[in-house]
Amino acid sequence: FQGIKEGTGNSQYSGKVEINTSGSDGKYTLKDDSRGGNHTTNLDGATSGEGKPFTDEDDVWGDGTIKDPATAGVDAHYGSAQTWDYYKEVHGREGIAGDGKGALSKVHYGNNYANAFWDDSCFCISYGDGLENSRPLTAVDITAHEMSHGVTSTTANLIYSGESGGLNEATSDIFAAGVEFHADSPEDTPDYLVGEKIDIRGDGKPLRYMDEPSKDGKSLDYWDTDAGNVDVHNSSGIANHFFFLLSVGSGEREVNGVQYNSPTKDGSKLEGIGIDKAEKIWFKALTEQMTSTTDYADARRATVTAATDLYGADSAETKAVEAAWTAVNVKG
Ligand code: ASN
Ligand code: ZN
Repeated sequence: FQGIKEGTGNSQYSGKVEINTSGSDGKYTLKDDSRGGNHTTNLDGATSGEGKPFTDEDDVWGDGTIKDPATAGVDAHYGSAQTWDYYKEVHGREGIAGDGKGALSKVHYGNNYANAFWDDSCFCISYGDGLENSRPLTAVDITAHEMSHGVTSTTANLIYSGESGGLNEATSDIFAAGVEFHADSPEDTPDYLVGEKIDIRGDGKPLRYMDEPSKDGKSLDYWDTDAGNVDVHNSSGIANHFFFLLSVGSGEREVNGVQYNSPTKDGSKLEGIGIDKAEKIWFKALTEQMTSTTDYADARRATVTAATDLYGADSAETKAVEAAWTAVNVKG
């Protein structure tokens, strides 16, 4: 009998997790037929190909450390399941492309490779093993970031350069936060940081900060005329900051025990409307209003339209959207 099996995984970043697998006693694989056939394979250092299937005899996977190659498989498989559930349960979207089809996740890409990437052509994601081959880039927020590039590709298709590129990157960071909050794992505290688990530089700091993006030394807190000329992972800061201000508000804030301090360009003091509403506004704007050439001024209009559709033109939510954009110097 080949049905959906309930396996157990010992992950590196999310503790002990339930994962759906396939197969039967003696030979299980990391394939999840409850989520479009999402499957996870082992590149074992290769940089191309489909990877080899992970197999397991007792459906208990990984040891929670890098010593067992299956551990990164557990994190990737779990993260892709969390991403699937987020899009389905929060946004009513079936899979990354909205067509019910699962994706391929490939772990152990290359050697000391401190990145992960989505590829539309194979509908797959590849993960390096990170710092000293010991911090795979398989934390839930990284998975959600990369897979959300596939959502953007199949919706607004924001061009990956200039201001639209910053909005493309920010969309991945915004939904990475959305997935992390939705997963709500005690082992991976939901936060507005990106990549806080993977220690990519070996200094214990996250890759990006949504409350004050410039804390990474490079990202923009506010729009300026140069926004289209900086790396897309830095111009994303403007929209990440907008999203934090809209969700949480300005100034000193604490969420789940994490401290934030979010400034505003115009000195305004903002109260957030909560991530549940903010992410719905962003998703509706992305999927119904934005196009490949949307820039920051367009993104303001797109989200105001989305908020108006969802909550009304005179609603507190729509006013909060306008105020948060103004606070990051994207004026109406
Ligand atoms: N990990 C990077 C990202 O998703 C890969 C890239 O530069 N596109 O942004
Ligand atoms: Zn990205």
